[in-house]
Amino acid sequence: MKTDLADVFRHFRSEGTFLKGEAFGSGHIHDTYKITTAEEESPNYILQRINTNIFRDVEELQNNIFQVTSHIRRKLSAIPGTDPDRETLTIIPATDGKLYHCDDLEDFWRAYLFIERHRSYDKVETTEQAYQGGRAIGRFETLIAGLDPARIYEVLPGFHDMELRLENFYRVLEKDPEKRVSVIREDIQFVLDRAEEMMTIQRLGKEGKIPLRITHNDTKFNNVLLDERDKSLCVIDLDTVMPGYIHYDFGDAIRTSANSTFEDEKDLEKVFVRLDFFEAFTKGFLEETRNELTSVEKNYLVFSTRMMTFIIGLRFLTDYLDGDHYFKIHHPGHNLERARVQFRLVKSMEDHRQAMEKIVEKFK
Ligand code: ADP
Ligand code: GN1
Ligand code: MG
Repeated sequence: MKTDLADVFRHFRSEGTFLKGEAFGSGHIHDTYKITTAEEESPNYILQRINTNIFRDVEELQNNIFQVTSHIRRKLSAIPGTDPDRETLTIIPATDGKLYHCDDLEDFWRAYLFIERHRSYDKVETTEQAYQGGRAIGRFETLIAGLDPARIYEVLPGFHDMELRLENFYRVLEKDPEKRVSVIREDIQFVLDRAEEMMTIQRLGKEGKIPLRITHNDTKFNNVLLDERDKSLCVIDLDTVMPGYIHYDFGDAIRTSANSTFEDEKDLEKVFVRLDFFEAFTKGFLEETRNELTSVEKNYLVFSTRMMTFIIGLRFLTDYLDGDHYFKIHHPGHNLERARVQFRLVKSMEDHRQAMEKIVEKFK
C-alpha cells in the first residue's frame, strides 16, 4: 500500500500546505522524504519513517535528539554569526506535542526542517570538501562536549563494541542461515587475521587511557551537509549520539571521506585510501579538536581509520550472511560488495600507514 505522505504530514506542527513528497537521500536505515510546501514563504520539511527494527524505543530516541539539538542550539546562539536553523537539526513536533507521530499501521514518523541550499555527497570529490567535512565533524565534537551524559539514553548499546560485533559474526557464521559461507572464505580469513588487533580501542578505554566522550557514532560523509559553496554547514543523522570514543567518529568519517570511490564500488581495483583527502579532512578536524584531545587519543587516530572501516565491513558481511535484514540493499549481494570495499580499504590503509601517521603528526 502506498504511503499517504500528505496524511502523515498533517500530524505535524508545520507551516504551509503539502504540495508534494518525494523519497530523498541515500541513507541505509530510515525511509526519508522531502516534503515541499505550496507557499514560497513556508519552509520545506524532511519526513522520516523511523526504522523501529533498529530503534525500538522511539520516545527515548527522539528525546536524545531533542537533548542534543537543544544543547547545540544553545552553544551556537552564543557564537555571533551562526544560524542554528541551518547548523543543527530542528525537530518539528507532532500536533499532540510529541516528538514523533505513530500512525494507524504502527509506523513511527518524525519531521525536521529541511535544510535548504545544502550539498550532500556520497563520495568526496575535492580536497576542499574533505577539509570542510573535517571541520564540520571536529566542530560537532566540541559542540557536544559538555552535554551531560545523564541526559542521553544509550539507544544502541555496544554499537561499536568490536568484541560484540565479532561474536555476532561468529554466531551467524556458525548458523549460516542462507548457506552463504562458502562464498566468503577469504573474507572470513581477513577478519580472523585482524580480530585481535581491532580490539585495541576498547582495551585502552577499559584501562582508562582514553576518555569516554559523547560522540556521534555515524559520521559518514553524507551525514555532513555542506552549504552551496561547499563550506561546512551541519552534522545530521543524530540517532546514534551516545557515549563513545573519539576514534569512532574520526575513523568512520575517514572510512567514507578518504575512500577513492563509493562505499559499494563493484570494481575493487578502484578502492584505495586517498591520502590527499585524508590530509585535508585531518587538517580540518584537528584545527577544531586539537586542544580538546589528549595525546593518547591523537596517537590512535590513524589506527581508528582501519578499525572503523573494518567494523563496518564486518557488519555488512554479517548482514549478508544473515540474509540482509539490517541495511537496506538495492540488489542481491549488495552487502557483500559493501563489505569487500571496506576490507580493500583497510588493506590500503595498512599499506599507507606510515604516510598517514606523518600527516597526523603534522597537524596534531
Ligand atoms: P539514515 O539514518 O537513513 O541515513 P538520515 O537522517 O541520514 O537517515 O537522512 C537521510 C538523508 O536525508 C541524509 O543523508 C540527507 O541527505 C537527507 N537529510 C536528512 N535530514 C535532512 C535535513 N534536515 N535537511 C536536508 N536534508 C536532510
Ligand atoms: C548506516 O544511517 P546511515 O545510512 O547514515 C549505519 C552506520 C553505518 C552506515 C554504513 C544506525 O548509516 O552505522 O556505518 O550505515 N547506521 C546505523 O554506510 O546502523
Ligand atoms: Mg544517514
